[in-house]
Amino acid sequence: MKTQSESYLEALGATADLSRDMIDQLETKGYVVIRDVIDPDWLEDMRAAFDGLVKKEGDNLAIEHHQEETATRIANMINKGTVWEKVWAHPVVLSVCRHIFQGPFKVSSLNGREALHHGGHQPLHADWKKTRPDFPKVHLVNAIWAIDDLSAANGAPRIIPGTHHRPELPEDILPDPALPHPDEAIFAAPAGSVMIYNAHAWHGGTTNTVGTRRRVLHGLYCDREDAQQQDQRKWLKPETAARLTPAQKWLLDVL
Ligand SMILES: O=C(O)CCC(=O)C(=O)O
Repeated sequence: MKTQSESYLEALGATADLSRDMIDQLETKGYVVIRDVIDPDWLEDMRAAFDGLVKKEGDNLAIEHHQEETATRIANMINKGTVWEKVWAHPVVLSVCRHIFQGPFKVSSLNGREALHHGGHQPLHADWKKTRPDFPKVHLVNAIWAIDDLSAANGAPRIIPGTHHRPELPEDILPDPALPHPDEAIFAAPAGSVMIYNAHAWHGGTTNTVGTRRRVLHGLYCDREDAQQQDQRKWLKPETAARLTPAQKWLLDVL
């Protein structure tokens, strides 16, 4: 007998079998990079929608969550356009989430971020800030969507492979989490790629030294028992609710 979660995930198409190689990478490194998830037309739509929101929201950008001095952020994208629906409910991303969580999960938030010229550097951090008495249970998975080509020069995210296996937070271990780390891997990839990672792994944005466009989306998922980064019930607009399927509502936990 299928569980309710299994039925909804099936309705969302989250049924892709992961290759042996992907499973190995998720286990050893804590992340996978998948290329060509976004086709050129969809990329253009996303770029236009991203820039449209930046223009429209101005100083109010990301007030629902948090602002960052040297990076543009957009929050609550679930309620800011239909073009994002294929992002947070993407079958391949959900299939990878299903593998990493090994249990029921939901959308936590969908945000946008662009490191500005000479800005965007972040200390290494894990997205789950609390202690982990239940280690190695996974509380968070993140998917970073490259809307532009990402490179070490324009501030691509860095991640330290294997740190999802560490119960400690980087700030408790490293003398200075803002410094380069000898093991860091850069998510340098063409626009249209997605990096999906166990968000207990240590990671962070880097500096956009060249000033080329570097828009990304962060699709965050959490264990179904945990609080969402953005309370989707609180922020859900009637027009968003009106177009969602029951399975999408379940994924947002707004049923
Ligand atoms: O956009 C990036 O480079 C990663 C940002 C990140 O890890 C964060 O904002 O928590």
